[in-house]
Amino acid sequence: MNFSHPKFAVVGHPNKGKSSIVASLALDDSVQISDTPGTTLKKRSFPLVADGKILYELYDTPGFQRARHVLEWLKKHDVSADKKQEAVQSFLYAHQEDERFRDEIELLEPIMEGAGIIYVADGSKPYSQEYEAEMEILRWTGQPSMALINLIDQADYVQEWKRALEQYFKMVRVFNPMTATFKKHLQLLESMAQLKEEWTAPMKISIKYFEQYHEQMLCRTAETIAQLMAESLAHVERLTLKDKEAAATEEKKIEEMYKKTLRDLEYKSQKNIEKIWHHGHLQKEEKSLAFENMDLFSKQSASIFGLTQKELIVTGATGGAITGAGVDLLLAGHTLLLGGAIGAVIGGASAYFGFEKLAKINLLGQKLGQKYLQIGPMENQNFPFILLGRALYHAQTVASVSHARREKLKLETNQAFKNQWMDESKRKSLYRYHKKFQSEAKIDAEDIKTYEKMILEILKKCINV
Ligand SMILES: Nc1nc2c(ncn2[C@@H]2O[C@H](COP(=O)(O)OP(=O)(O)OP(=O)(O)O)[C@@H](O)[C@H]2O)c(=O)[nH]1
Ligand SMILES: [Mg+2]
Repeated sequence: MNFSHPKFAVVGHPNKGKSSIVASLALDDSVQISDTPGTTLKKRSFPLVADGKILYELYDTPGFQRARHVLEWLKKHDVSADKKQEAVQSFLYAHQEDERFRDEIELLEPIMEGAGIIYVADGSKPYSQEYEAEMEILRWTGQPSMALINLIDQADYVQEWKRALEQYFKMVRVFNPMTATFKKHLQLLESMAQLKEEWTAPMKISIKYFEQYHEQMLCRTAETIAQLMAESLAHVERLTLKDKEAAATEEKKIEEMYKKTLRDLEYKSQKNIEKIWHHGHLQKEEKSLAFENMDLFSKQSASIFGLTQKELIVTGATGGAITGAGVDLLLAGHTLLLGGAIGAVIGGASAYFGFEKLAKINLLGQKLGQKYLQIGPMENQNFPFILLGRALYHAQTVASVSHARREKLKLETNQAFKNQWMDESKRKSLYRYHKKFQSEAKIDAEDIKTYEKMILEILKKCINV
């Protein structure tokens, strides 16, 4: 359906988070944001484009600099209410070349061309009368308007701001661009739809598209993670040998190559997910958002995202190394009572749980001239859970990070995350698919689809929507 998308100008005092609100609502991390007042010098439009459609467009604008002077000029015209809009227009014509009012002209132009007004105030600073000239000018434009209270710091003057803003604006909402969830974003769009009757229908269409787009982002994330899992678990690495026998250095080399390929696949997948969620600046950073100091094959990573021995046994991921009484005893925590024989099995199993062994290295091509070493597919049963846990954690973070954040982001990982989404039955079903991906046979596309659906379900749970 073709429709003319709604436009809004985000305006206010300098340094109150106007650009941050634009970045968060347009999902655009290229908006210039800084703590220096006067960062935004020119108006600039940021459309939210989803699937090639513009859902709405936001104008970032410089803050008011000489609001009192502008208001004085307007008041000199002393016109009736129906002429106030014309007076603002006259102000713009009369001051096109006037450097003193450059910022006011930049911010008033999109409004006079029909954009709705979003006035931004910082609710962590006390209200004062100095803002009244700004709000009065906006009233003169006659355009539909709402106010957003953003809390930049800890202090809370929301109530006094509300009382003042309600004198000037039909709608006043609290909105924090740094922490707003998808739900909050949608609620704000719903309010924006109520600003003017003619805008309600097109805004509702935008909201519907936006919801669909969000669902699509989740699906594409699930697809990316499922592909990473299938590809990594099935991966086979080869190294052609110089001599008949493989030297120890060559065995080490192929193992390193194999690990590097898996690390690269994870990195590529993370970058794709960052792109899905419109996080281009994370793309540009050389290192990935996540796990800078926690290698995929590290003990730390295994202890945060991997399964415990007990969980592996209950899931069935021990490859049959421990059965019957051994399992019962281990689960009951009676390890001290174990006799020698069972103790040996458990001992063997622990080595298997350990993270040293990932996959077998085979010497191949004996009969043909060329000899090579081959490693893979992945045999370790814990690795898939580690890889998946990291992918989900990264996706959860990327999906919830505000587009207004400009500092370098770090991931704070914790065990609690794993427990949020994984219970015994989920572990078991995931395990079944991991086994399939780990077998050398060609992976069935249907299996990947089913696995993808499971991932989507988990994502919806762990991404705060
Ligand atoms: N903690 C916190 N900081 C915020 C929030 N909103 C804005 N900031 C910070 O406040 C500063 C100003 O934000 P901007 O979005 O650049 O403000 P602006 O109103 O566009 O500023 P000018 O373009 O200079 O008029 C930046 O350092 C932001 O990171 C918020 O909700 N929480
Ligand atoms: Mg700005």
